[in-house]
Amino acid sequence: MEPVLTTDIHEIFMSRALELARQGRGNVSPNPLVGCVLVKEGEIIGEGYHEEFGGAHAEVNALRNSRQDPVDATAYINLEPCCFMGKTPPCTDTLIQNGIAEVYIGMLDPNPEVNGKGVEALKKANIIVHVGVGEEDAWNLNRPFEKWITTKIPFVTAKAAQTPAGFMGVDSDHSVWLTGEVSGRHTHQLRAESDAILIGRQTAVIDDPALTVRHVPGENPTRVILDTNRTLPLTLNMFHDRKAKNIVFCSENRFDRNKTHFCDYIPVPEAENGLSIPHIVRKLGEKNVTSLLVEGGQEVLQSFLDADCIDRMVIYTAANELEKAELKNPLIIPENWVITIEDFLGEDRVIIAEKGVECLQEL
Ligand code: AOF
Ligand code: ZN
Repeated sequence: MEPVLTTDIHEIFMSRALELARQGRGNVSPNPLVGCVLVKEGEIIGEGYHEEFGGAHAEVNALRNSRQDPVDATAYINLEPCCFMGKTPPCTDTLIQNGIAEVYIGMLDPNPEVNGKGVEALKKANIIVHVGVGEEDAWNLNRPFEKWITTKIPFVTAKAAQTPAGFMGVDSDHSVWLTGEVSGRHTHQLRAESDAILIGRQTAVIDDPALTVRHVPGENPTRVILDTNRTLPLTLNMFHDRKAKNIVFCSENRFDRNKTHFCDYIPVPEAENGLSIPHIVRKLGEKNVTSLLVEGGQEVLQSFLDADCIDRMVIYTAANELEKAELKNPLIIPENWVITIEDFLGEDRVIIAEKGVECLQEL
């Protein structure tokens, strides 16, 4: 006999809440992605998600969209409801006032203003609360928010494409395209999931890239370029296309902060090999960047590695070797990192690894 697959009904409603949450992508940062489903007698009576930064929270939108009286309903929310007055009133109060009887939560809100206090407030009002349904997915969805809200530093993903022997290209003066279309879409998805995308001066000059999201739906991240001496040609595409904000980091030894019509210059201290990466990530965190994608080139990747400022590596490996390749990919997954994905993308392979994902949270 075939084994019967039973999927927990609570997991199903929570995965719907997560699906709704994702619809806020590109519009809510630095807030988390949150979705909410209201259920009565096994039927969904209302759905909502946090649609834009500063706007109504998921719970409020689900209640507004409810087709039935929400009294005695069960709410499924991927993040613990907030219990403080931010840009919007506490969701715990709203759930209590609307007579919600039971709440399933994906994960506690890592925001120190909430972190368990939302659950307490609900319990105090005699609402039955369950924490940890679909927790792994909930956690993965809001990893950048978790890092940023607790450290004010963005979650950093470093990305590189290499040949089977580990080369990124011939040399640093030429750009070579190694990977195929499927990997290209994968990278664009990474871009769509990032608040900002960062490259070095050399990559900017040689590739003159757009750094926009084109092969998947999504919003364009802020483009960040490292240009110690401010020698980038102003004829670059990204300075004129008006498709996204541009930030250029330069040396504070020579420049004061200033804003031009095509970019915002931010001076930071110099380090041994270029600009100080820890200062750069801190400045980006101050600008509400919760997730940063570092797209290269080799020197920039190396300086992020040296500064221990990478949380996740995404490495694409093409099927074919490159003749006369000399430019080594500096990204090598450290032994104690956790490989979260290993897959084929068309002819290419992708490996994604994260630092310290083993300990999530105490429930
Ligand atoms: C929720 N539901 O949909 C979201 C929550 O300034 P505010 O009022 O928008 O509050 C932002 C904080 O609220 C944010 O840092 C996070 O702790 C929480 N986000 N909470 O109950 C939501 N987006
Ligand atoms: Zn809220």
